Amino acid sequence: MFENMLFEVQSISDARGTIYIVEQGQQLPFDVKRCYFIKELSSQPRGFHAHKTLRQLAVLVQGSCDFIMDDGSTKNNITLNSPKQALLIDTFVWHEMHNFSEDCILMVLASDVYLEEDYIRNYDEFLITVKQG
Ligand code: T46
Repeated sequence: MFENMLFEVQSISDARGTIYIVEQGQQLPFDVKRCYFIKELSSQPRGFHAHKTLRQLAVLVQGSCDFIMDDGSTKNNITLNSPKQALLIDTFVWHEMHNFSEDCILMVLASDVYLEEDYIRNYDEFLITVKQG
């Protein structure tokens, strides 16, 4: 379930610095309709939900953080600590973000606009939904 979730972000360095590239059809397996980023993070964890239809790619711009990815039967702890790493957050995966470094900046590319009704924010409801298939 969790294999193929980590993508390598292409990077090109020269004397001016490094450019990081996420491109449709390469690292991105969906069309992007929204981009948001999360920064100025405290020690409080975030996430604690799953999406019904939304697919997302989380790109670590700076710093580090841990993701707990849970498909209802298996939990995986994934540390992002390089801008060369991007994590696919697929549908019906309960995800939590923990242990943000002070400088952490997380950019997320999303397959749709923001719809609160797409979120499952209750863990018991999530387990019932995935068990029903
Ligand atoms: C996700 C993880 C990785 C909006 O109004 N529009 C938006 O596009 C987003 C992303 C959020 N919001 C509102 C909804 C809440 O009132 O901003 C507030 C904070 O959102 P939330 O508590 O969902 O934040 P996180 O960090 O727990 O989750 C976010 C995304 O919402 C979610 O889709 O998968 O990052």
